Amino acid sequence: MHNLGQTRSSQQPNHLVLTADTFVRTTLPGMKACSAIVHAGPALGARFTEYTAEFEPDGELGSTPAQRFIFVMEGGVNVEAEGKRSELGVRGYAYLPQGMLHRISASGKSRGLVIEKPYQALASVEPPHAILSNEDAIASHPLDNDPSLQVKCLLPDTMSFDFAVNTMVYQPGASLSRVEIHVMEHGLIMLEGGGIYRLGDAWYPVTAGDFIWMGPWCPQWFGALGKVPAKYLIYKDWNRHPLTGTRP
Ligand code: UGY
Ligand code: MN
Repeated sequence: MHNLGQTRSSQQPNHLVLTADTFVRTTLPGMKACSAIVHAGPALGARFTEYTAEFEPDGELGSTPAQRFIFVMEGGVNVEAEGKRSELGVRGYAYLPQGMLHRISASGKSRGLVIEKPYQALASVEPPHAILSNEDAIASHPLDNDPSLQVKCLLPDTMSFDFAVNTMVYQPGASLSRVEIHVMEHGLIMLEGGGIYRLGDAWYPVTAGDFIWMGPWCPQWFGALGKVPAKYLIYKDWNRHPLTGTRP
């Protein structure tokens, strides 16, 4: 049946819910056999950009003026940087510091989640190094001592890094222990399962494939529903003084 103009997607001043039925594809400069679904960027009020890159066989990304993080959601990608070539399978990820020449390509049909952010350098702190890894290699820890909510930090928690990317897995019925309100903004992609996300003063049913942007101080809470765990990948700005960094 025709959707008669209905969607779960919703754009609000301090948050955005994007569901797959509203995704629009575009090609970013330098992309070859690849398209982008841009989920968030400065035009929205975000200080980073996040997009899903859909690679056709032999597809590749263009360059970026910023730091780049990619998480493989389907298929596999090749990362060439610093004279080395690495293959990343599903759940593999790469962090490339700002200014590092690199090439990201895919030999077969693949999907990756890309996050790019201008780097905020700190005097007397070494800039970050490149990272190539897989989520499976990272140990998880419970959030707020709740074993039914497990977090994996994909990037080192050192002052060199000005953002964090974590995965969070909620057993059915698990939830955040409180409504969070914080200075950091988030970009979130639901990878598995679903539940209810509170954003501001609204509650949204969310499921795998949905994207959420939460602006600074956006009230947020999540509870997992259903019979399978809910899992998401979440970006946040991190480790910098609130007076630094520019609003878009
Ligand atoms: O790291 C976080 O701020 C995380 N707990 N937020 C969230 O899941 N909405
Ligand atoms: Mn949060």
